Amino acid sequence: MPEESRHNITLVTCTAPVNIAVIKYWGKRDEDLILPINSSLSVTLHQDQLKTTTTVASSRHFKEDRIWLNGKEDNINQPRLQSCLREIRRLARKRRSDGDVSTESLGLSHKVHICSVNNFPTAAGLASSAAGYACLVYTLARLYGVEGELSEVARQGSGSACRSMYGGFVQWRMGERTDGKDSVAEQVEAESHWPELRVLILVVSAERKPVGSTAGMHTSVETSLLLKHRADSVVPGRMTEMISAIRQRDFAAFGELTMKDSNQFHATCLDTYPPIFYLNDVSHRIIRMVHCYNAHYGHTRVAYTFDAGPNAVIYTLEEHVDEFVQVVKHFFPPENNGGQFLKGLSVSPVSLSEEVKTAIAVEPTPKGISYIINTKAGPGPCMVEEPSLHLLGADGLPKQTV
Ligand code: 2P0
Repeated sequence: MPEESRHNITLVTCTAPVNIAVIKYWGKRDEDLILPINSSLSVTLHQDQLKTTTTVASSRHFKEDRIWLNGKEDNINQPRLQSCLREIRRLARKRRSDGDVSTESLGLSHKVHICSVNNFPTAAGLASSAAGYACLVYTLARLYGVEGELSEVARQGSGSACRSMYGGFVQWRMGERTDGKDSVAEQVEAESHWPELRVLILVVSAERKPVGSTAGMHTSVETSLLLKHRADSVVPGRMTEMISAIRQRDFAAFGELTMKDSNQFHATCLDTYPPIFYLNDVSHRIIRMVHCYNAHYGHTRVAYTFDAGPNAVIYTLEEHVDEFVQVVKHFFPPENNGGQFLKGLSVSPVSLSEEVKTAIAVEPTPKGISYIINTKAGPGPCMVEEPSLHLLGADGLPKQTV
């Protein structure tokens, strides 16, 4: 339990990861509790490259709950934020009434100040709500000394957030109950299980902001018969196959299923009425490039997946990263030969053979990709012990604003 300092303020700071689904979540059966129509499975990305950091402060002197996101004050009254705050406070109250005295010093009636930042640009179009809500729920739980199943609370912030409560390979079981108690995330394997797996995020330059996931999946549930077929008849079998591919570290099976599931998700978007288009020309060229590359080698070396936007996420093995990055650079020549084109884990320059170049029947697209982040699977949320890293000062206000 954190101690209240001499300033009558208690501060807790934690970090949480982003996750990228290989079996996609798309569609809710209950929009208030955020209960999905199918199970899903994701890889938690390493926080060295992508993370949210959140500080929560509690003090008897605070007049109201407040929140700052990436340096700007935001609306604390958003219903999903309120659900998370209410649920964690309810669990804390329950612990106390069950006789846990360790949390007694912290006033549950005290207001909180929340400050949250991402170490990646929002403009990158990477879903930040998963890491954001996972971090909020984890930090509040540490503040109030709440333990146990927290993915059910994170899910009520944003569906995909429940999967960011664990590291490695994580499934979100859709559950059957109407109260959502069995709609929880569960680790399938830890991040250490498949150390060779790598994740390349190809940030595609986009001119328009796409339809948000929440609104998009609502329209899909209302109008797409393909989505119903997918949820009822396709995903259950794919979950079993995907878990087995991961357990066996079978990249060919993992990669093929990942691509098929991404394609089916985007097919359900096209089957939505009016249709939703998340992929753009660059995304389509990346898809073609990957298939040509795999066909050249006669097996699945790299696999793509796309979420609710044009960015590609590529899964591959460490031994193929250097060459594939060179392929990307060749077909999507970066601006001014790419000073900052590569971020994250290091990549060694290699030269491409003429056979590889000619095998890939894709028109080069200069500046189609803004940059690449090279990362891997990583751990779940963590507490930050170093007090100088709190985002809020002893006065309970952000140390930095933008
Ligand atoms: C996923 N996506 O499984 C899928 C694939 C986008 C495409 O989860 O309404 O932001 O907050 O539950 O979690 C994005 O949906 O939606 C998402 P809400 P969320 O990662």
